[in-house]
Amino acid sequence: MPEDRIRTVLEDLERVLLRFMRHHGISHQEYRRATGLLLASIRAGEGSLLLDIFLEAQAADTGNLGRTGSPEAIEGPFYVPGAPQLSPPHILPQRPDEAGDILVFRGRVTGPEGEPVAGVELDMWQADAAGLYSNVHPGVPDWNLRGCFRADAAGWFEVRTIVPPPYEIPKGGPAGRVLAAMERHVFRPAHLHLKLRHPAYEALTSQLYFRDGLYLESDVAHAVRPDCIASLVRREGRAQLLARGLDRPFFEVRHDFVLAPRPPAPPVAGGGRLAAPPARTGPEGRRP
Ligand code: MBD
Ligand code: FE
Repeated sequence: MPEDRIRTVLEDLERVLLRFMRHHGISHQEYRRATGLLLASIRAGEGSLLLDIFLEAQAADTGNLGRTGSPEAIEGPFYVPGAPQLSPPHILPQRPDEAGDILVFRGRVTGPEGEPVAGVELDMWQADAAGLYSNVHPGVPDWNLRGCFRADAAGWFEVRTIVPPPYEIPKGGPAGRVLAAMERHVFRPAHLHLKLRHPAYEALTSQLYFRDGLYLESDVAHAVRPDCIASLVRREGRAQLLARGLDRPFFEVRHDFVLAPRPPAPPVAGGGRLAAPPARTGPEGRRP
């Protein structure tokens, strides 16, 4: 972010907040209470949760203006880099007795002309049947229901996991108390998170929701967009179970992604060495 933009937005943020405080006649006591709540949410590990449910969808929408390919979704507070690398057949790490219905998620990743994005990496994370995320909430094995896997040469991917439930924001924590004060419910619709990466394409942070699911219309994070909803189909035919080596009915969801090509790298000056960055000058025209 260029420094003059940082300064411009910080000054405007200050202006907007001061105007808001005057408008509502925020008292000294109210100010201490509000800032205390923000600090308490950070101490409780809910800082990102609190900010993301109120603000992240707007940032994602703005980022999607003029974007080609699949829209970005909010990342949310629970992404952790470094999930285990899976090899085929892809099954997200899970407990031997992982609760929840089996879900087979498959689809294809292409570029804007329909060309396959061969070997694109998918980095996926989700809640377990109790609505808990591993590496975040206590009592879940590390990396449970988190994993990285690759599509094949034609851009096709398939992964086995469980159908997540709606996500409930903890009622007792600072974020839950803010929502209670606003008389809002504390749910996000059931969803899968994923990031797609390929050297020749722009990375994509996405989310997948299930058609007819609860809270699609009233997501506490206001983040559901129609392009990110897919239908769960129940499969129970013997042939379907046999083909996947499963002994109980499962759900299948199909969703495709379109990635935007990365703009070509700017030409490198100086015979392959990096060009020197433009001199940064301070207010008096000297280097700071
Ligand atoms: C989640 O699981 C989530 O995805 C978001 C955006 C906010 C809270 C919990
Ligand atoms: Fe989530």
